[in-house]
Amino acid sequence: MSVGAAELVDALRASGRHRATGVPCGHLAGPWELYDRAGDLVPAPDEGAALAIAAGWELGGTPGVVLCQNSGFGNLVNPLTSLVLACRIPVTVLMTLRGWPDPATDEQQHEVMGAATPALLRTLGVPHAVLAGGVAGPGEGVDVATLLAEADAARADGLPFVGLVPRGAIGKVGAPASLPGDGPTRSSVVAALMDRIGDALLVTTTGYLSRQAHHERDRDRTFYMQGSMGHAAAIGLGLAQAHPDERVVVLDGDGALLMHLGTGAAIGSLPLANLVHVVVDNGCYESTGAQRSTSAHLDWPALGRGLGYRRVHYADSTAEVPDVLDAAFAATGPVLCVLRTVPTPDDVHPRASSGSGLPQLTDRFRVGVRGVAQAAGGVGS
Ligand SMILES: Cc1ncc(C[n+]2csc(CCOP(=O)(O)OP(=O)(O)O)c2C)c(N)n1
Repeated sequence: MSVGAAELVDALRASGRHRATGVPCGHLAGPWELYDRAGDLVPAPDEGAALAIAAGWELGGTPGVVLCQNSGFGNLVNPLTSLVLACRIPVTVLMTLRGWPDPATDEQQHEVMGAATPALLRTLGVPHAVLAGGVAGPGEGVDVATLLAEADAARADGLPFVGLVPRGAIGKVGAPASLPGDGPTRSSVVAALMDRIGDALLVTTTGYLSRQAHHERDRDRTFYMQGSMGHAAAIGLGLAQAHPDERVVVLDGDGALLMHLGTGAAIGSLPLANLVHVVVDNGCYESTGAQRSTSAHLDWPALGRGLGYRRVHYADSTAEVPDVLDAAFAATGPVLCVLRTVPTPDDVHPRASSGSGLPQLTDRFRVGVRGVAQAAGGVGS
């Protein structure tokens, strides 16, 4: 039996946890939405920042809860060990379990972390419990009251607590209200990008953008980065250095870019003439349920210039997209090209890996990279 999102949030509030922060996961969409509707949610750029925000609340005497997915566990290990455990700041985390209990029933990128999550928590000495319901299976896990009692017991000892949330353990609420309706869409801007891609090397970010690029045109010179959220631009940086004579394009999301924004400063510090960094800013984390990101107030041209990109191109209307992409492809990089779109969360396509293993897709990309380098007489073997 799953717990209702409202019942869970009521219990969290009754235990004094009146604020939430984190990075969204579709399996936590209900409580995320309810805290946000009440004005009590801070979308964090990454899970480590979320833990630190909650540590700040805790230090200020107003505890909250971190909502996240175990794919972000790695992001929060540093502040978990060197801040929260070291200083004994008892932060509460609700972390969804992707790739668990049977990795074969989830996406390939979750396999390693799915099996490792409970073991890592044990190794770190972090009290944790699995919430009953969903794929935990009958008789597995504890109910919300027990979970929060364990969290409070950990708090009394100055320890953090992680409630592990299996798929389906928490009920959903309605989708975020009033998605804007007019303007460029993911499908229209990715189609326009793929029309211009030629034989460039392309790295696509986690989530729906990778799926869309695969749907528009599957190619062996596209690296579909399905996990590793926020690192597409870093892979692009590396590829652009490895192949300075080839154009390298990164297709990024606003949430992913903001997760590791510092990579933009690294790109801006380098003479990467061949790098075009395209960001599709839909104002939300569309792939996990279109929860708002924090991009709405950003001045992208100023941000791009400030990071050091040689050129910044920006479009927020359908009419501008072709010219802006043409200009980005004609310029000497590193170029930042931001396309503001309206969310279309119902337009979903299969993952690149739906018919193939991630290692096989990666090998295919390696061969694709070598192919053009060899034809041009470059280093290919
Ligand atoms: C470290 C980490 N945290 C959370 C997730 C879950 N997740 C997968 S896709 C996604 C949203 C990505 O948002 P954005 O980059 O804006 O692209 P969009 O989904 O809007 O196309 C999230 C939060 C993840 N895969 N990895």
